[in-house]
Amino acid sequence: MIAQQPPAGAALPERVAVLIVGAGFGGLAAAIKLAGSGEQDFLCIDRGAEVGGTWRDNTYPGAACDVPSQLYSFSFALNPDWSRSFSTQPEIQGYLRRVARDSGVLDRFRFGVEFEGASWDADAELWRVETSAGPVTARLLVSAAGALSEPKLPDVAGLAAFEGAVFHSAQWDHGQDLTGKRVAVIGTGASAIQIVPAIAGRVARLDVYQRTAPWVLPRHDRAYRRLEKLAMRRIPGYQRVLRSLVYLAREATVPMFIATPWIGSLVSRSATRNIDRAICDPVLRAKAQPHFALGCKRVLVSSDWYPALARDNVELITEPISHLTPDAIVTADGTARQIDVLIVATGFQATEQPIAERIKGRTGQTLAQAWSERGVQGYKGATVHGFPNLFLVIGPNTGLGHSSMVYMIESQVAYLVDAWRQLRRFRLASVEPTAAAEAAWNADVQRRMRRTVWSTGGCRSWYLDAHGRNVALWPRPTYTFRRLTASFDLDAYASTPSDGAA
Ligand code: N01
Repeated sequence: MIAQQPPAGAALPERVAVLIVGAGFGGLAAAIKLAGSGEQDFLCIDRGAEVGGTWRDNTYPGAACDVPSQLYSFSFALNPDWSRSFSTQPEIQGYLRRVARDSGVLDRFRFGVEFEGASWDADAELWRVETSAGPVTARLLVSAAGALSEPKLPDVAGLAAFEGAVFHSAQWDHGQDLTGKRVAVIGTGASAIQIVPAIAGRVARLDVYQRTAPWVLPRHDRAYRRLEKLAMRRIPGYQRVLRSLVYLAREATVPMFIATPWIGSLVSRSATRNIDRAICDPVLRAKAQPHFALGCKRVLVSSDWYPALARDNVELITEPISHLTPDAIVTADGTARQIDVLIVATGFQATEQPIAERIKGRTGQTLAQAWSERGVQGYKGATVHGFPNLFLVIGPNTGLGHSSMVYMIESQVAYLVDAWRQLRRFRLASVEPTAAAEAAWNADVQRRMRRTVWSTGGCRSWYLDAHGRNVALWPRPTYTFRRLTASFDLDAYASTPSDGAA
């Protein structure tokens, strides 16, 4: 019988073969593919109340995917029911719920369980994991906690003293009715450019605090026609062909990011026209104009961002924030703007992930300590020297600016499932990438990074760590990553045999 629900109130088992942390796209894919490979002894824990990860948590008005719907699903669970070319958050969350329910793995999910820490027990050759629901041991630990799951608050003086409502974009307070209120949004990134147009029409006034003007291209979103949906459902292969075409179109943009900046300058001309079409006021136009190479930060897509900025009740403020008072934001020029609600859309702790502080490897060093010594890095974005049997989903340098993370997640999951297969086949207790393999992989990644627009484009983005190294993105086509992670390369690893193994 297919398990459609996690067992209510079930205790955690004392030991499992594989423990997965996080039940978003990554954790769900890992669970489904492990089950498909014949491994049933796994557990997935998540601090949230259901599957979905970032798509469960980001419920702000206007939340939608800026990657086309056709690419934003698992290859093994296409969705013929997308209603639009760019899906909204509720639709994506509904899709993930459906996939989880239909896959029959939910009986091995435990929600409302916080991962508190894990240490590698070198004698027993397993992970000792502490959770809010008690301890559990696991031979393999899969961290699928997501790079964009820990909100980052701005370092603004007086934030704690502000007496109005204040919340982060990823923790939207739906109890706050914004109608007729004076609202401020700090940030003009991917989240803010969706929030601002969605709320501008109902608030009394909206102050948008911009530190860096982003590049924003038109979105070209549309509802699918009935016939298209019918074709996706009924014509064999139709949706796969559509998906492949979207994939190839996205992959064709890779040279713009990694090697051929003049393509970016052509695209930026069309992006500037996007500003000019929507905004007549030359002062506002100038404020909205980015001053770095297109692609250096995530290229945003929206057809209603600039029209929203041009509204009478919206002000784009580029003067730096000085501090907050109990009822206002004060900018460096001394202007105080009274507000009732402050929305903080300042992104996530992407390069200093808190989970890294909670994982202790072979030497007793935490992942955060190891990364602060040698930089955030891993082998193939999946494994880390000093951390046996730890697999990361969306690890270092696996992010994308141009296409679907679901593709990268599936590549990483295939790699870890094959690793687990080989561990059992060769009766290995543990595998750990050699220092040499990890160093060579990263030297190659960072060498390729030098010519990319992310390094040369004249911007500061969350892709870069404190030393200015891009530790977030993959600097090659995604099919290359797929090829390089297609099977687990045991020869890049130090391994230990299981007791009784030959
Ligand atoms: O965060 P961001 P986000 N004072 O880091 C500004 C994914 N995503 O939540 O550019 C003033 O992009 C900061 O300014 P600056 C996607 O991968 C996907 O919007 O650093 N401003 C910037 O404007 C994305 O990249 C979708 O100068 C401050 C903004 O806050 C990632 O999530 C949708 C500040 C932060 O932008 C993060 O997006 C939404 C300060 N102290 C998000 N600190 C999809 O559609 C920061 N800022 C798939």
